[in-house]
Amino acid sequence: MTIRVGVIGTGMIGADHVTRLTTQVVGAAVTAVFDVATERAQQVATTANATARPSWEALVGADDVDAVVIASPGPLHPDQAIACIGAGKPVLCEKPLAATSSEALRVLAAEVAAGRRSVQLGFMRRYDAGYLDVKAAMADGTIGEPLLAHAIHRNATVPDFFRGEMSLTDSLVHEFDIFRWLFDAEVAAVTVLPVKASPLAAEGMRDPQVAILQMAGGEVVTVESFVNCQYGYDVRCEIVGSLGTVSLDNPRTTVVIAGGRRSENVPADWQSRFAPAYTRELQGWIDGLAAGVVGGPSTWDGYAATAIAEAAVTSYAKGERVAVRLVDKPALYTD
Ligand code: NAD
Ligand code: ISE
Repeated sequence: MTIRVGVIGTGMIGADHVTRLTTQVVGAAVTAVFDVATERAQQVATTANATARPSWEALVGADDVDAVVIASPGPLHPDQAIACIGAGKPVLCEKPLAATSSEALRVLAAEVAAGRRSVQLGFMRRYDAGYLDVKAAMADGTIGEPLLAHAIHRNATVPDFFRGEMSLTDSLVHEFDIFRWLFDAEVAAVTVLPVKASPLAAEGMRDPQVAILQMAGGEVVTVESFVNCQYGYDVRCEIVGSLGTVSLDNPRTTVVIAGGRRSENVPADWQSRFAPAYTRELQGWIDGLAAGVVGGPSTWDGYAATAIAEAAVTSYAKGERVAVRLVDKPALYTD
């Protein structure tokens, strides 16, 4: 059985998803793409033997599209995801689910009204071998009772349009999701601390930043965001438990020892660091669809992460601790 996929948005990650679905994922074929940048859409369509469609609405409604990947800019995700739910088509929606929690709730309401899960969020870290090992060590008692965590999330550089708030809504949203998942708990409050700005930060941009998450169970997570660190892409964390710690490092690469130095490459970007996780995420999604199941990070997870990002943006603006308030969790997401 081949799942026929339509991809909305053929920018950086949309084009990567098309390539993976076409060349690596078993049981999928990309039949349709749409992007407002029509030339790029056409180029990407050609590589996959697919066709570019005149609008995302036409793609969602097409008879030769069984499932949809949404890889357009975040604010467009709610309308596009709701259209997929309405058409009865499963969707892998890139993060963030929405730009605001109220927009995220629109998707949640549509899915709950439909009575079944259609949406999987693109929180691919949950498919990364390193994070899976960390979760296992937290669950099996190896480090005792997990108490706190320290995380860093550094990008070498970001595009000019990237503003301070986007460090929270676009980058740290992954951290918000992964620590909810690792601790199996919601975030109760967030505080964003001002840090001395890097001289290389864009004008008016507060970079780096530190966010402190207080989990509902009392655990505390400190997260550094540094989107102009210059030297590479660096995502690490350490969980501290009552008996020991577990750390996620960059994947090991070849070590060179020469001239009195020992050196190792740092990943250049998220594309290379998380390549295997993206493939596992897509293969898991397609395998689930072939079995009639939508699993993985849910609309609830997308909503919760967006609500934390929203609280973080408020904390960033006001310089104070902000509580994260969520609506009651619908039964659809309680398993
Ligand atoms: P991008 O700017 O490279 O691509 C976005 C594409 O969407 C562009 O080609 C743009 O022309 C297109 N677009 C704009 N309006 C559109 C519309 N109305 N309908 C369809 N397409 C439209 O950005 P990107 O880095 O590929 O990010 C896309 C999404 O994926 C964002 O939500 C981003 O946060 C997310 N993302 C996730 C990861 C991850 O690790 N999971 C990594 C990168 C990006
Ligand atoms: C990017 O959009 C991603 O989603 C990456 O996974 C993340 O690490 C990076 O910081 C974002 O800008």
